[in-house]
Amino acid sequence: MRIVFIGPPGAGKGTQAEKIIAKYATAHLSTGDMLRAARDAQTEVGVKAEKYMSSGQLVPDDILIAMISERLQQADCQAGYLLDGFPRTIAQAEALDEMLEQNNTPLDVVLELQVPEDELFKRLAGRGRADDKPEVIRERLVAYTKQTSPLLEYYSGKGLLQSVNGLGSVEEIFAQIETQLDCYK
Ligand code: B4P
Repeated sequence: MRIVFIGPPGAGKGTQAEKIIAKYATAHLSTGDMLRAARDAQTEVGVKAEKYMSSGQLVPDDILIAMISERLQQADCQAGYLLDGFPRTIAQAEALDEMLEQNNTPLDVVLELQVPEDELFKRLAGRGRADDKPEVIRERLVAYTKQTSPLLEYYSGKGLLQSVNGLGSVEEIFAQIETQLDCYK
């Protein structure tokens, strides 16, 4: 299965992604995790990405597109994957479409996790990561609304979008995700 996972910062994508990969045995491609690993290792990409991440902005498209293009060619992605946090802009989505068309490997489904803003603030404040300060959270939500939410219409137009209510217990939310994903097995 080839899945894209979309949701605002703190919606619980990382939390649900762990459960999805455990049940559906698919590769987990989290661009947030990849960028944090690059930042911690102080690679050229990591150093560049850090200044965007720490201020709540999206890292430039060319960096992310190159990172995912390379990752998708690895052996563990051949049987399917969960793209967690990518694409986050229309330019990234179009680049992904091109990569997938070239290999004749279309997406099966785009899952959206829906959570209201006041709940996102509560969750992120509780997590306490370096980019979870209130002023940075606000920036990340603005970036989501402006740059990422247009993807919902983009994928809905392609008949790929399935939305899941991200409020409730982790298990309740995962049960809804299973209902959706079991249709594509
Ligand atoms: P990400 O790592 O993708 O981070 P996220 O959206 O903040 O987190 P997520 O939705 O996974 O939430 P989580 O499960 O942790 O991105 C970080 C940064 O990287 C971006 O801001 C950007 O700068 C950069 N970046 C990444 N991809 C990019 C791209 N494609 N293009 C450009 N830039 C990119 O959950 C959050 C909290 O909620 C946790 O504390 C969790 O315990 C809690 N929680 C989860 N489920 C819950 C539930 N059901 N009830 C209550 N709490 C819950």
